[in-house]
Amino acid sequence: MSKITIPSKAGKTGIGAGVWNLGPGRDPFGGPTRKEIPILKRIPLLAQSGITYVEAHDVEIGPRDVAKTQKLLKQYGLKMGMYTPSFFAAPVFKDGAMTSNDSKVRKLALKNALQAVDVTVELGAEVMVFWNGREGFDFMLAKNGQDSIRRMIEGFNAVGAYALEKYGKKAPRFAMEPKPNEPRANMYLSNVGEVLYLISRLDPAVQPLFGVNPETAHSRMAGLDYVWDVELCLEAGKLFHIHLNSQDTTRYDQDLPFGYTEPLKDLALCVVLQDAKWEGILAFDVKAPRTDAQKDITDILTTSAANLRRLWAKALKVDRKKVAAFRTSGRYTALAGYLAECLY
Ligand code: GLT
Ligand code: MN
Repeated sequence: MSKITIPSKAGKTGIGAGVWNLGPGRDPFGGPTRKEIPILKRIPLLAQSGITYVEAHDVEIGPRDVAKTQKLLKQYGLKMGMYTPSFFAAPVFKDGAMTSNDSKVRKLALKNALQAVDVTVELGAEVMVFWNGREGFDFMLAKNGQDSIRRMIEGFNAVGAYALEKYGKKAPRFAMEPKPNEPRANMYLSNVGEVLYLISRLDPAVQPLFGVNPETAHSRMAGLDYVWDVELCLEAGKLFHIHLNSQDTTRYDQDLPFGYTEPLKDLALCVVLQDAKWEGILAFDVKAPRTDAQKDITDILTTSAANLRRLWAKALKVDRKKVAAFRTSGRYTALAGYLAECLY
């Protein structure tokens, strides 16, 4: 399949997806339902699904895999869209990385982060993500919250300083990805506002390097509106990356196909991104469900991409003058009707 592109999009028009999107179907209640596809073998599968930008964790593609990965990317006409250190999988990070109470763990987190900066640059990704994974707490007073935020400030300052010193203008940009809960009962950097606050506390010299990677389902899990979350990032000039998927209300993290549960909201999101002329990568963070068979493992990507293309095209046709008129006259119910008309 050739690359799927998003018509009339400013900047990058190809789509991104993570190698972890094509997992073997494990969940907290049961093991794999499909055979595990080795990470590097997932790269051709992403290409076959029309993806342009690959995303991966350091535990999936490590420093030793760089040469092999570069070769595969070239062979399949792909680019690295995003790279991210896993601060959540290894037992050592069971209680967080930058916010662990153990200074040895915090040091290891920083070491891994700096190594990930190098790999990000080597693989040619422009963005490195920090997902808040296990940064948080399950028990009262298990951590000192004020220390935790100071530790994150210290840690991210050090990452930014390293990148600036080593790479100058070629330094990657860092996007923090908020999530309110799961795997922790309470996660630090639980929402976009908290991430923007943390960035405001960083050393002014590194602040321009830091932004947000909002994920539609994570906002939804927090009971928040993801269109507003994205608008907030845009207004702050901090929408560095985006993870698209969908989610049934506020329950466990589902990573459902983009465009599935709330298509009208997704249409509005496309309108917002179009009007902002946002240039970044539209990336999926979806999960092939454990009920899907091995041969259908990429359905999650092709379905998300088809939905995105459809919604994007419909959003291009939304008459901005009509929207403005509905706003001026305060006819919000009629506006809702108009959007539905555009969608259905
Ligand atoms: C994990 C998480 C995602 C993050 C990934 C990057 S890992 O799958 O659920 O939201 O984007 O660390
Ligand atoms: Mn994500």
